[in-house]
Amino acid sequence: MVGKEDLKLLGLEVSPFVIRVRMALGIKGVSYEYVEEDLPFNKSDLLLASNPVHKKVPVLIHNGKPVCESLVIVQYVDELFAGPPILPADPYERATARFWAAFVDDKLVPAWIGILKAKTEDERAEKATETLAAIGLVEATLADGRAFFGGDSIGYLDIVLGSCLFWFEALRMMHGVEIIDSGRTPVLAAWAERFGESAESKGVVPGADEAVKYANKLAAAAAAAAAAATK
Ligand SMILES: N[C@@H](CCC(=O)N[C@@H](CS)C(=O)NCC(=O)O)C(=O)O
Repeated sequence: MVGKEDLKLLGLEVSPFVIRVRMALGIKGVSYEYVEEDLPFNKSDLLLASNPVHKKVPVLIHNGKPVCESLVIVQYVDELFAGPPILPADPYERATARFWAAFVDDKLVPAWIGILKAKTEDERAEKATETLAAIGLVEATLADGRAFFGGDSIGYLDIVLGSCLFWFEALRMMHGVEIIDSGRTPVLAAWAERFGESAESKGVVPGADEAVKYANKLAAAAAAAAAAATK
């Protein structure tokens, strides 16, 4: 364990973005203080001061200096600490991993969050179609026999996409949408199993039931706010 650095992570247990950072710190064998935020309703002063632009977790505070945005933080952790590499060493492979990580966050994540937030069944079906189209493209990038996007071990893109898997399971439980399934996306289905069994994900990725609970809490709060607004 590397213990000399002062590292504090502001997080939320069910946030895929926070899980990415926890996995990266775990891969590097770094110890850190974890602070759970009460989101989205009671942001701490420390969170507001550390991430005044987005006011979101994760924030990694390193020797008093905040670093925000999960993809940026994972790269920072990889550059800062020795230990197993997270991004590929080869520049072309690094560029490709970053390209697909951006694709996950720009296309796939908004689509699956859209399934959760949809106000009508038509909207939900539209977001599900978008999600399946995006995941199909990711499936094709892993169809070359590698165990993980990172090769033989978990790397950058594995962390980025793998952090969303328990929410995919929650979406299956809540709305019957199968984002990854062995018929349509067999390569990702096998990868997801390996990811779930990996030491890197154990103890950091919660069960899908936690995601369901959080989604229900947000939905109840939204319903209460809507009811209050019509009074
Ligand atoms: N692009 C950001 C997304 C972070 C994010 O959406 N965090 C959520 C928790 S999952 C949050 O802090 N939400 C609080 C809010 O929206 O007010 C990242 O990659 O770090």
